[in-house]
Amino acid sequence: MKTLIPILGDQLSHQISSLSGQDKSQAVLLMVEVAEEAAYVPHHKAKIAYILSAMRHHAHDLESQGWQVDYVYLDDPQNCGNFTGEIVRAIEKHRPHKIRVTEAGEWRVKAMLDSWGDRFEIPVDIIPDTRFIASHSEFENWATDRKQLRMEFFYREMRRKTGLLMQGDKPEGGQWNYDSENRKPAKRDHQIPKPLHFPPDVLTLDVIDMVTVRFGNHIGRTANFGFAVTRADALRQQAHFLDVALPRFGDYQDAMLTDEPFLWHSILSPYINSGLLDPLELCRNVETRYREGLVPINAAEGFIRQVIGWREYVRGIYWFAGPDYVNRNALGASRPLPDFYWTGKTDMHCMAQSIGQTLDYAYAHHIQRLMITGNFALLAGINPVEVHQWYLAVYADAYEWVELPNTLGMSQFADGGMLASKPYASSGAYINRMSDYCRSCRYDVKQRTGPDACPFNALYWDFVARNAPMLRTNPRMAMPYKNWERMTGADQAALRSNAAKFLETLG
Ligand code: FAD
Ligand code: DLZ
Ligand code: SF4
Repeated sequence: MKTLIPILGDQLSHQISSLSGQDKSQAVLLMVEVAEEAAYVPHHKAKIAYILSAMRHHAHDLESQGWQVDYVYLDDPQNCGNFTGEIVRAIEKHRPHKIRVTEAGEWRVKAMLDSWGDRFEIPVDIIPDTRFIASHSEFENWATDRKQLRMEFFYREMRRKTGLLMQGDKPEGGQWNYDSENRKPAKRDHQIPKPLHFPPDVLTLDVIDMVTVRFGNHIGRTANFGFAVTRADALRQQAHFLDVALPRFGDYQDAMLTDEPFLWHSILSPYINSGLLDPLELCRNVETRYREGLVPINAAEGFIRQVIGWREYVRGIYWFAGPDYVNRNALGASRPLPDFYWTGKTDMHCMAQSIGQTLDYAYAHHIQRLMITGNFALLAGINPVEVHQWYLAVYADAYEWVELPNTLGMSQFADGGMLASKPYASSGAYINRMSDYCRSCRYDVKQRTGPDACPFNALYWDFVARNAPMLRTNPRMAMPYKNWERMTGADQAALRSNAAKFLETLG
């Protein structure tokens, strides 16, 4: 009984559920470099290079462990450029008795996999992806009939389920959440760690050359390519993070500094999401560091919360909300995405920095994504689908299940508060508090109106004013509305006219 086992580009784990219990002598693993996957949004060149190189390395690893792998290269003239077409070819070639595949990570690809059952004469088994802590039904059970979905309560369930940072049924240290200890601004005199740089090997260089030719019109640069493309190297970056950056991760989780793209972040998301690293194993390592007294609780809890809290929660929301989630636009935002998102060319230093490093590394950390590029799009009223497609294209870690709820829900409030209790909107004051960006900016963060005023200031008040019908009654927005209503009519008009003038410049 021969089984065809397709391994998708984000299933690069030896523990992937489709391989579990399979007889190597009876299985053909199919890995396909698919033009459609690279081009359905214009993915950053370094992201495509990362995924294809990691796939090629993983195929070699699987073969060295005795699996038979049918690997279809992007430039194979027979490659028909999409998953389903390649399954058709593989069925003709290998004559399997059945197909076994781990479920897809997004609605678009799920629809393809679901169609195989009707289309092919052999059985198609679609297996749950066991790399997550909560199954779809667990999330659904938790979410159904709740008045409000909030990450914090779901996170506590995940802490209980995994036992991470628990003492019996109580949270370690007496508190579930040390968020208030995750907000220190960073200073330049700190020793700032750098992630490991993995110089591309011959195989990766080949992929980069191919991507440069084939996807030359896509966003981003590959000159700084230094991603790990094997599990062994991803584990090296994991160990490096645990040793060097984790101890201060908690303190500086929200900090930003000019020309410091990485700070104390782990830079592990591309590896976790594509399967090279296991999220639970990583969290257990973080907990061990805490129990050995090597890292403080605000670092260990802060990190574990991101992985078993936010990451699991956004996945749950993605599947729970359904395929139409992408069309939500609660604030009716319709402005096109400004060109500078693709070039980084803007006088707003915070934006130029966050977008510039994105073009260079296919990476920005959470606060840059949320409070700089995301915040700007929210304040300026950019169409959420355009914002979503940008985030999906530009980050090496971006797959729709994780990117969409973060962008559309958390960052753009386009789901009307399904994911987050209030919009993450802020004026320049927040950016000035958490970064040194404003010091090198042509705009003055303290001014609210006039040609030199920081655009985030007038845009913030314009956002508050124009969204009053939707947000005025949100208890977490009470303070901004109180402040807005305390302003004189003339001040309000000046702010709104400044915002309008600035928005006109966006084209
Ligand atoms: P660290 O700061 O070191 O955090 C550790 C790990 O926690 C990350 O590797 C990641 O696995 C997890 N994590 C942290 N925050 C989140 C979150 N909000 N949702 C899910 N996982 C989280 N993350 C992605 O993995 N893919 C995306 O496409 C993505 N798009 C985003 C879009 C927007 C608008 C925003 C605001 C956030 C997005 N995030 C996304 C979440 C977060 O920004 C990245 O996970 C993080 O920046 C990755 O860098 P890191 O590995 O250095 O993270
Ligand atoms: C993102 C991506 C890209 C760029 N290329 C491929 C590819 O050539 N082959 C492949 O199997 N997967 C690729 N991926 C990842 C898929 O888009 C990902 O596996 C699906 O989004 C899962 O639902
Ligand atoms: Fe950004 Fe405004 Fe600060 Fe300039 S002044 S860096 S635009 S927040």
